[in-house]
Formats: sequence, structure tokens, C-alpha cells
Amino acid sequence: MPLTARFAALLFLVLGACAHHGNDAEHEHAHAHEHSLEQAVLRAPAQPQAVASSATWAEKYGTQPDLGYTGPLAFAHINYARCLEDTAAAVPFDVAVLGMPFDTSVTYRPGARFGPAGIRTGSRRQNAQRAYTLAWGFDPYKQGATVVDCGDVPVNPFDNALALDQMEVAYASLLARPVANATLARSEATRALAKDGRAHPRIVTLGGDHTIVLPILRALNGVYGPVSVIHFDAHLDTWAPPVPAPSDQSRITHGTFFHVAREEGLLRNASVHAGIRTKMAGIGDVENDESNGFRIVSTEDLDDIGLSEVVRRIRAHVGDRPVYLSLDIDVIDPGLAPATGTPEAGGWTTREVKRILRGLAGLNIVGADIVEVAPAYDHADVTSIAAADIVHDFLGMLMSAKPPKSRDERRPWDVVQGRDEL
Ligand SMILES: [Mn+2]
Repeated sequence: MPLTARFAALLFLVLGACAHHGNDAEHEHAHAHEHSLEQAVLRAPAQPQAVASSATWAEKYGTQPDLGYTGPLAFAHINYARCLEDTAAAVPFDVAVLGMPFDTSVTYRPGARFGPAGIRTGSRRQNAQRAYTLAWGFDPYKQGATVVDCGDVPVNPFDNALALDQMEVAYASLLARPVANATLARSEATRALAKDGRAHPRIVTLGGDHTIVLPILRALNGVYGPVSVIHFDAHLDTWAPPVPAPSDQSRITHGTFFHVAREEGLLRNASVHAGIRTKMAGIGDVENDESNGFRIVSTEDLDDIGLSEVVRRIRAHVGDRPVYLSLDIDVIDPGLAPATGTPEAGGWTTREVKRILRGLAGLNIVGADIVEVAPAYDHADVTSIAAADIVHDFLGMLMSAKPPKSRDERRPWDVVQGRDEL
């Protein structure tokens, strides 16, 4: 047996053994999937000597499943469709994953155009058959929603005005599609928020540099009007463009797009930054930020007030308004997520960010993104894996009406299978 085949055999035996521990429907489902992979990979011909050398793969081995490290690059191996091609056969969805490979408005390191591909690479060990986590207590793909990877917007890399229009049109096009499952509570909830009284799909966007949020906010404004933003980032991104600006287009960068969004009336006066620690020109930067309707939770606030108070403040500030969630990967410490355009030392851990995100579940989130992943600066895919894992949390947030209880609340240590061990 070649080494790779031995490795695959070992891997699937381990996975199969894990799956045997559960006995609920989800585990049965997962086990069935692995069993088919196991069969496909490991099954020897029934009668090796008798199989003609002309036998096809299908005759000899059957199906062609994707392994964790093979296959086309759809997020977590979910269904992939070129959703922007608006044909009669367009695939319906409740949640779309959409790449925006745009990185021509950065102030420091370029490279986030490879972010969508990097995040999908980081998601290779995820799949819809094994997506239950102890932290969430459920599997986001088994909540009745159809999640589709809609591919990437083919963004023009030479003309930013054109690129911004392409991203806005792409986002608005998908936002205008009917939801796949109108009975899904979290999709239905968008109906009450939308100006047209219709339920709208929600889009998880893979950036791209942070400027992609401007065309997204323009598209969202068409459906929901001004929205609140929860913005995870080391930087404010509300900086005023220089006056006079060298050109109109040069006003729009990954550090000014929120200022421009505010000028355009796309934001409610109730948004929050989380994880701020950048160096500034002075307190005037904060005053400018507040004049744009933002409140700040700094990186250090987490140490001073604790995680539950951070969550409480963010929830209280945005309330039940339609809220857009934007996460710059540089909110995480560069030791844990080095592959980004403008790294800032001393950030939150990936675990802290994930816990805060869970605490925000149930807000009226109308869309989410993760931006500024620039895989060329990565080591061992560590940033891409963190980003892909956060996308899994986004899906959990979009599926639930409230934050998950802690695992201990759901299943106390002392009680096993409903039986008091004492
Ligand atoms: Mn940013």
C-alpha cells in the first residue's frame, strides 16, 4: 500500500472510530458520509485479478469524493455555484458565501486579493457533515438553511471605481434573490427589517481589503436603509480623507471607507468598534470617530471589564436595528494571525474573538464579512485557518436567535445522560 493510501486508511479509520461514539441522527449522518468516503478510498476491487485492466474508475472504485485536501475550492466543500450568472437554473440560498478579491486601496501590504482563496484553503478540514461544535451546541448546516458558496466577484484590478461598482452590483444582485427557505425563522426575520417587506438572503463576504465594505453598505442601504455596524478591527477606519484630496477616487481607502459611508448616509448613529489598539494622531481621531456615530471597545477594555460586559455593551448599543458585522482579521494578535495588511501587536486571541462573536448571536445581522486576510504573509496557513473558523462562527450567528448557553449550562459535568453520578 503506498504511503499516501496508508495515511488515508489511518485517517478514515480514526474518523470512523470517532463517529461510532454518537448515536443521534447527526452522528449517523456524519458516519454515513465518512463510510462512503472510506469505501471509496479504501475499497479494493472485489476480485482484483479478475478486473480487466480496461475497467474504468467508476467500475473499479465507484464515486469520486473530495477529501479534506482535494477538490475544488468551495468553502468547507459546500455546494459551489456561479450565483452572479442569473439564469433560470440559479441555485437558491438563504446564506451565500461570496469572495471579493479586491486589494487596491491599501495603505501598507497588498495581497488581500488572495484572501477568498486563502480562507477557502483554510476551510478544507471543515465540511457540512461534521460541523457540530461543543461551543455552539449545534451544526449551522443542519438548521434548515441552504448555504451556498457563490464564488468570487471578478473584480477589475486596474480601476477602483469600476471595481467598487462591480462589488456593489454583485452584492445587490444576490441580496435581491428570494430566500431558499421562507419558513426559516432567521431568514424570515429579515422581512421585518427590509423596506420592501420581503425576506432577503444574508451574505458572508470573504475579502479583500476593508474597502469592500463601502459597496456592501451601499447595496444593503437599498434594502434596509442605514444600518448599524459592529466592526472588529485594530484600526478605526473612520479617518477623514485628506483635504484637498488628490482625486475623488483616492478619498476611498481601507482606512477611510466608514467616513465615506457616513457621508453617504449609509450608517445609523449607533455603531461599535471592537478591538481597537492602533496608534493615532491624537484624541482628535477618537472625536472624529465619535462624530461618525461610533463607540469604541478597545483591546484592553476586554481585560478591564471582562468578556460578558464587552458583549453586553455591544448588544445594548446596536439594539434590535439591522446590523452589519465586519471583522478585520487584524483584530486578532499577529502572533495568531500574521497574514494581514497592517498588523498591530498585542491583539485579542482567536478564542476571545470567537467567544465575543457567540455572545452577539441573535442580533439582527443582515450580513457579515471577514477582510484583510493576505495569505502571502502566512505561516502554515495559520491565519487562513483562523479566518475560516470565524466564518463557521458567522454561520452559527446567522442561524441562532440567541447566544448559545455555555456547555456547562447545557450539560453539567455532574450529570451524565440525565443520571446523577453521585
Ligand atoms: Mn480594517
